[in-house]
Amino acid sequence: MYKFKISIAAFMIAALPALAHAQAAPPASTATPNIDKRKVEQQRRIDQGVKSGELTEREAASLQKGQAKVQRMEDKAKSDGVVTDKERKKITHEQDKQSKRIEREKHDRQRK
Ligand SMILES: [Ca+2]
Repeated sequence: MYKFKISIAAFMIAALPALAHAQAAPPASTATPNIDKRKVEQQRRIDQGVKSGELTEREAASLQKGQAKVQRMEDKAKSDGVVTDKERKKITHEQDKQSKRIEREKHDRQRK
């Protein structure tokens, strides 16, 4: 038992630098670089659509709600400290849906 305790202590000491490092950088388990990139890109498309007049205020507001939904899904997925593959797929699927909505609203010739 004594030996066992020693080895645990040794492990903890050995693991300390790794833990410190994990706290400094965002933990990979909740990193969602592709989702974040698409979020920025979709926001840019919505903003651009408002500027060009392709999107009405109402359409933009509705699309903005879609973006908020994606954000809520992402926050929820991250809340337990791990974004699983399943959660990633779900969020990505929602982003696919939102992307198509943006595309549709920008080309429905509704400008008022
Ligand atoms: Ca999760």
